[in-house]
Amino acid sequence: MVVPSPTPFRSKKTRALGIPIIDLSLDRSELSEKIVKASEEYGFFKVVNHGVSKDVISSVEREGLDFFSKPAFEKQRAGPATPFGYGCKNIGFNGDHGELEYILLEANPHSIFERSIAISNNPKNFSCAVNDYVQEVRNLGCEILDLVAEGLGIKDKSIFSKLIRDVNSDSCFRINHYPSIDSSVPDFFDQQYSCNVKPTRIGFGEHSDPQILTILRSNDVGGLQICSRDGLWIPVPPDSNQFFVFVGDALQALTNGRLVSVRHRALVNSMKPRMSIMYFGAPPLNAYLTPIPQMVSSQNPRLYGHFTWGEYKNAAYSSRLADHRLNLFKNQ
Ligand code: GA4
Repeated sequence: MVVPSPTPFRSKKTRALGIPIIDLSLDRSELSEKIVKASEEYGFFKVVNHGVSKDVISSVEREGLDFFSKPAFEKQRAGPATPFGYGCKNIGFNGDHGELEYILLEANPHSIFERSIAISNNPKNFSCAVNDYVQEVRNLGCEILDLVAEGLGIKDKSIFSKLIRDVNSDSCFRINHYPSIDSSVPDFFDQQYSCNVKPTRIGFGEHSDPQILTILRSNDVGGLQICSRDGLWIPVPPDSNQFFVFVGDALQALTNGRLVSVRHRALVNSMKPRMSIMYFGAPPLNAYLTPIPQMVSSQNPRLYGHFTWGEYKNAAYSSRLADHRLNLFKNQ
């Protein structure tokens, strides 16, 4: 898919801006305040001093690279992604496409092992790498959610984290691979800058994540952009040593709209392939996304109806990628 603007940074509707950075080594009360502020203003932040081991990250990265370097017919043995498995260009079930290939898995050890048989010649290595990664990144997610609860002044600090720690949590794991633009794709002449440029391509189109939170790590290739509250695209400088956290729709619903899910997209880099690894923390299917009582008052009446994560997920899979799904659940 080609978008009209020649390059992301030249488009009128983008701007470079500081992304909130959360240093997990800071004092807890300062930290919880900063996390809440970033989640209210951007629904997005970068986490440094996260404590996830380098070995765990590099093992899963190696497994991803090994898989995507295989010939197409071998990768297809792990697919199609309906929704779990290997996907190439198709996103969801309603006609969305992107310039990427991916592996999407349920984030529990049993499913990871079952799927790894079709993904890797050494399923044990693959599943160990992914399980270790999921475990460490889930712990990071729980730590962040506990800080969110503290920052919101909620007594039960595990109110959100217990949803993704639950044995029946519906969390998932994804590796996206965005190949660089094929050199056979012709450059075009940019009038404004009088030079030849590669067309901008959408790797993964604009959307918000339906879950509670997403934790992303990528290689050092740019492409991720988040949408600011005033509708401008902010390019996120890549950082392979750190993690990026996205507030998802479920956390927006649980906090009665106080924290906002962030719309984001990924563009394809014209020179280098990008690989990103995501953990999507979700509640069990039967958990209600009812706003927590502390977020509801006469000044802040309930924004959304009574629905479960399972119902929301079904609505998400019946929608197009760019749809504003949470609006379907708004109170009149
Ligand atoms: C976005 C977040 C996760 O990647 C995902 C995606 C899912 C898919 O790729 O199959 C969805 C998309 C995501 C949102 C709306 C629906 C479902 C594609 C799509 C059109 C795995 C998820 O849970 O929701």
